[in-house]
Amino acid sequence: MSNSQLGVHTIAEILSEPETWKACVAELEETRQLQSLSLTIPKGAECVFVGCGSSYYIAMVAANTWTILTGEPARALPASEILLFPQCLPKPCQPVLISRSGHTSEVLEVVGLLEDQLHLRTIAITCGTDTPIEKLSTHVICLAAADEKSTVMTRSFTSMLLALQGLAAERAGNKDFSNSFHRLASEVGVQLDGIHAKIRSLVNQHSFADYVFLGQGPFYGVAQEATLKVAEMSCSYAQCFHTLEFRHGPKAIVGPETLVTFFLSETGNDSEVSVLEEIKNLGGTTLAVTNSADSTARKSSDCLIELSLDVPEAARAAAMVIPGQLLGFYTGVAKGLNPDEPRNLTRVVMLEGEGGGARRAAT
Ligand code: F1P
Repeated sequence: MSNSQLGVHTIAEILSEPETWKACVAELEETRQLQSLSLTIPKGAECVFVGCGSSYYIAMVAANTWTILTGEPARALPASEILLFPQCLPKPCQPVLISRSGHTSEVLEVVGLLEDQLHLRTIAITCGTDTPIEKLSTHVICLAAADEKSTVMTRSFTSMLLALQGLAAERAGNKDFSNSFHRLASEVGVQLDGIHAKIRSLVNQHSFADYVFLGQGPFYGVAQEATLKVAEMSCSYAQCFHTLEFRHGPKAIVGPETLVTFFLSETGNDSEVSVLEEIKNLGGTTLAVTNSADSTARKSSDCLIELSLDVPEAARAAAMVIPGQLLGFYTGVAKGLNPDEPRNLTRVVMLEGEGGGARRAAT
């Protein structure tokens, strides 16, 4: 298979993200589903966003956004934590289940536990149609336009994230945030070719031994997702930390063959850029993804993606994921791998047998 035939579904889905966002936002506005859903969430309940893999990282960004916009507590949990340690659930809580396929066994078991044993009304978001999660949850947001052929999640990740950020904005009565999604989609649509070319060139000019992704606030979940994309699509060793945490030991691995990617926030820019400068001075190769780069960030980045988006800070998260998706894609292709068929992975993790706890994955 020639390189041009590798990952045809995955790259098409990545490059379709701005248009997919427009379609999903338009449908959510037309149905007014987020407005009505936001009214079903009990006052004082802590939102618990739940998922597996990429969907757990959506949960991280969504929980952080929820608290930023509403001032109410929220947290992200992998489905397995609720299955194995159900006492970790806060009370009262509003569960929000995230699953692109709507078939993931751990998520379905959690819905059953919450609805049938704890008598909690759940909200689910999926890209599948006519799925088990739709039958089990009380409320369902279905973003069929964001579904994918590929195994790895890309446009489904960013589209479900925007929908959940939109739910938080409705809860907060923050119309400016919701309205910013239109500008986000059009501005990213204009910039996508440039981002695409920069990341492809970065990969083609280097051969990295390992990868580190750093982020704070809503961009920590973005860093986690970029880490997973590089691991899934290129079978490379990748780690993720809160940016300032990297100083506390993990920076020992830094060298020219390590690519350290910084997803820079606006709120913590100065502190995060000082880490970027430090890592550059240690000899690391650096990629910085930011909305607006100061002079220190410019001189400390081997590759700089500057988005200049006219949207609130947390709304930039979906756009900031894309360089990480492209990095994983082109690193995999450079290694002769096919991102459409990632090694060892299936599109959905379906577990054999019944009952809780960890069980063998179906082959
Ligand atoms: C989530 C997931 C993905 C992973 C792989 C297997 O499934 O774990 O995060 O990349 O595709 O499925 P879902 O519950 O969101 O369908």
